[in-house]
Amino acid sequence: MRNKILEALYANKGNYVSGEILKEKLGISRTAVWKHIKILQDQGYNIQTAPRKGYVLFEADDKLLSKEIESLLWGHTMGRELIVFDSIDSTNTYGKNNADHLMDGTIILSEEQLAGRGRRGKDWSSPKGTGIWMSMVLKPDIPPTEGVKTTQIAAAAVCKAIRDLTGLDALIKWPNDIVVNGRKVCGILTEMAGQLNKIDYIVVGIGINVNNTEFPEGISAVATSLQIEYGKKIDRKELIVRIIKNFEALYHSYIENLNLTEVVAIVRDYSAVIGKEIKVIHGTSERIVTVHDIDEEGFLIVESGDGKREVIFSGEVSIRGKNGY
Ligand code: BTX
Repeated sequence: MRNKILEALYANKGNYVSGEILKEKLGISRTAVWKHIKILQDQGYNIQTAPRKGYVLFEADDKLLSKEIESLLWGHTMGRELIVFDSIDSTNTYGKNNADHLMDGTIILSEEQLAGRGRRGKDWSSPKGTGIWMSMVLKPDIPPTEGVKTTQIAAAAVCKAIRDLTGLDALIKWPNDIVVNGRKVCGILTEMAGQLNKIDYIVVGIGINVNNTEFPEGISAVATSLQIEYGKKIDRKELIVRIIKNFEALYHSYIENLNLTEVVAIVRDYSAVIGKEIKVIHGTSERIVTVHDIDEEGFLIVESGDGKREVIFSGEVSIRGKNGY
């Protein structure tokens, strides 16, 4: 019940909601509403009351409080188990190490990561209180070969959430980055374990630079944050909830019929690579190709100088550009 009250107050953040409306909406007495509000206030929620106006919720600060996020995700399967750390080595490492006993759809968040990871052992800078450092634990009953496609689902979910919330022209740099104005705001790391014909778990890690105002020297030329591009601080909780809701919708329609059509439409519409020359790096070999399209499976169709087309399934793709990124 308290989650429902919080949900109603969040939906009207900063504006009063009358006791009468809450009573009607929730089917409980005004006294019961008042008692729940008291408990929420004791739990630290900044809820003010005014005679004849009702109740209003003000944001305390930008801290990621699990109760707030839970209330915003009420009724959703993704995030029904939510774990929020103040500090951790890596949310993906935690997800992998505890996958056995974590429920399908568990979301792990941390205010900071001390050993955030990118692909192939690279570091992911995750300073405290600035970004979204999040992992989703999934246990779908789909063939292991299909598991890699969750990266595209996550990319579509994040890109759309950023665009809807900020209006920024966020683009997907296949396979696992989101860029704004040519710089990286988000990276996705998908890790999977299973047997020949069964996935044990997939951990999809999403790192987003949200309110960072500076970056370590090594990445400052390639990285940016939403705050830098948007010019204003962004509510991380709101972005998290949008991403999870987008992901849930796309992911469920995918695992039910293995159809990626909606995801591919988003990934194509907002592609940073279609029509561009890119450098494909496989181990130590590098070559320049032009991206022709993204196919129905979410893979890249590229064309080499002699007009020959081929499909790229994964691997490191680097766009040639002014910043080398
Ligand atoms: P990636 O291998 O594509 O990118 C890693 C590279 O990106 C680094 O080598 C560095 O050059 C650059 N980089 C590092 N930190 C940042 C940053 N904050 N912003 C922009 N560029 C950066 C991308 O791997 C996948 C990243 C996933 C991160 C999430 S966070 C939650 C989860 N936990 C975890 O340890 N990783 C994932």
